[in-house]
Amino acid sequence: MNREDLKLYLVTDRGLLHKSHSLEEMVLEAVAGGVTMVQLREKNISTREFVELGMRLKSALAGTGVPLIVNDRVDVALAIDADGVHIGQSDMPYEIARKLLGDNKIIGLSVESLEQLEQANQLDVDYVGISPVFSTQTKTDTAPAFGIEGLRKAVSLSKHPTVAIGGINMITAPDVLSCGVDGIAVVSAIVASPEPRSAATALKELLD
Ligand code: TZP
Ligand code: MG
Repeated sequence: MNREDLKLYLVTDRGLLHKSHSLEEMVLEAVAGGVTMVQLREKNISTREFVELGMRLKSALAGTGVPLIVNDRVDVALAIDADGVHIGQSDMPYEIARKLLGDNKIIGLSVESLEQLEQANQLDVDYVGISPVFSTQTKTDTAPAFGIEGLRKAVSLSKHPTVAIGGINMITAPDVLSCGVDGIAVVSAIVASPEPRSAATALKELLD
């Protein structure tokens, strides 16, 4: 993984999709607009459906050069030969995920406090997701938000590439970027947009 792959990181949520798009259409539009990495995030789906959806998304992304990451589920990432997995603090322990996936897959880890960030410094993760920067309607069962100054501190302490997530949109992104993150991860700012391509383009312009 290149650090640049983290720049504009799209995390999916089918529940927020605008009615005019399927998941694959939304993702491809967002990639056309400049998304650099995609995470398939599903919370209420059978394993069978997760694998089938993952395979469809992987085919859709083939040839784009944009990595596909699976949220939470190492088994699904292996089943579809995804580019990697994103795990949280209560998912598969990092060391076991690494053994199962091998050295060539991307593993991202969410950190929800400075203490967890320092623990992540001891692991060989490919990136950390600093979560959440702001409280957000998209995920309400989060730890307390870092806020901009908390994010700045976390970025300065991290030995790994960093992605910020939670409440990031065209209004909040400039402050987030001023903290020196490698990338921003967004759900609603792109997924819920009637025009995911232009939503991605606008965020990409801020990043560049
Ligand atoms: N993890 C922490 S906050 C969040 C996730 C998946 C949701 C972010 O959604 P949005 O719509 O970009 O605020
Ligand atoms: Mg998780």
